[in-house]
Amino acid sequence: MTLAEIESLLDKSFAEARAALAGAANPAALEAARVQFLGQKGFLQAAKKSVGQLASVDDKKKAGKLCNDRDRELQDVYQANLDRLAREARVAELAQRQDITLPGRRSRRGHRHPLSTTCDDILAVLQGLGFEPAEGPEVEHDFYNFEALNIPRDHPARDMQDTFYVDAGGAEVVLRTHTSPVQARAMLAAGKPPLRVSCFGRVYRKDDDPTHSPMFHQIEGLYVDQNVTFADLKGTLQLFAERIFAPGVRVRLRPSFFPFTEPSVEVDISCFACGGTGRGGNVAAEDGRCRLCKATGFIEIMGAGMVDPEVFKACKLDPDHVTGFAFGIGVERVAMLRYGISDIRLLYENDERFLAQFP
Ligand code: FA5
Repeated sequence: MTLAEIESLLDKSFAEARAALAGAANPAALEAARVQFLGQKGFLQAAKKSVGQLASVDDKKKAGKLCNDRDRELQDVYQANLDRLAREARVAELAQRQDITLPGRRSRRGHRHPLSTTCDDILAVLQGLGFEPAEGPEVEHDFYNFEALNIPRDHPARDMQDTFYVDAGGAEVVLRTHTSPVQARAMLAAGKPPLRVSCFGRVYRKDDDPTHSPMFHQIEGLYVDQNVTFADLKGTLQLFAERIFAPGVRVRLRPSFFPFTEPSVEVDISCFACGGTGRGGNVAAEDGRCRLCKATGFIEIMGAGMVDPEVFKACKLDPDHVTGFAFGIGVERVAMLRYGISDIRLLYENDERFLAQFP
């Protein structure tokens, strides 16, 4: 071969060899490329052998240097790819292995929402007292929400509960403002006493401030039988308060007005933060006044009363033969009292930082 032929051979095969050595995607392909281009039968060896046959010393020097340069370049390309493939194999191998010395990852456990816990507790206490769960619709007829409960149309008593009216094509329908309509439904369904039901559910009012929400939850209790007395109501409320709030808590009944009960009362319990003294306790202000009961010693928790005879009549029961009591409690209010929550909206925002405080 002449010098020109050696140069041509090197040029022709060099690009192909470099592409094969650099592009081999696995060790077997790289080894095959190495044997093909850098091995004994490769174009480099053939070129090197031809160098000795050149006549001119100068040509020998030139051709020898060219062969060596090409050889070194291709060796570098081969080595770089060999290193890369080894690195990738190691990474893949490590990914397969599990390092059992690494600290474990804790799985996050959920828990009941404080509102659900409060509700479950209240319903469990009522169940223990013999109140069976009853249900009614949230979108309610005006009749059950108001009229059957002695709240006639255009009567000022309707103003007590700011109502969402539903446009139901002429039918008189509201979002129920309280769980008391379930009383009326339960009495009409039962037909005759005894009857002891609890009702839990969402209710709606046009309210919106830190302690009042447009949607909130109530639980209602109703007991109807012969000779049910106000003393029965008081005993039930006392037991209820002790089981939900704290043993020894005192119940105070204040005269009030609900159209569907007569007499009606607001139910207060002695403040469990300050022991009913109005001072000290774990939420006392700097001047010693209890913040929970605003230094009054009592906290309002619900409305209650003896079922009004007019309600019995609307529900087809004879007020001369049956008596009964009813009470209705705001679940949010109880949860806020129990857990010291100052803004009702926190209960609906699903902020994990808030909810994590009630494991
Ligand atoms: C009633 O709803 C009566 N139905 C309760 C009742 C039942 C009385 C049976 C007698 C016999 P009142 O409007 O006071 O009463 O509401 C009861 C409770 O619901 C309140 O004590 C309060 O804790 C809660 N509540 C009222 N409005 C809201 C509101 N917008 N957001 C959160 N809680 C509320």
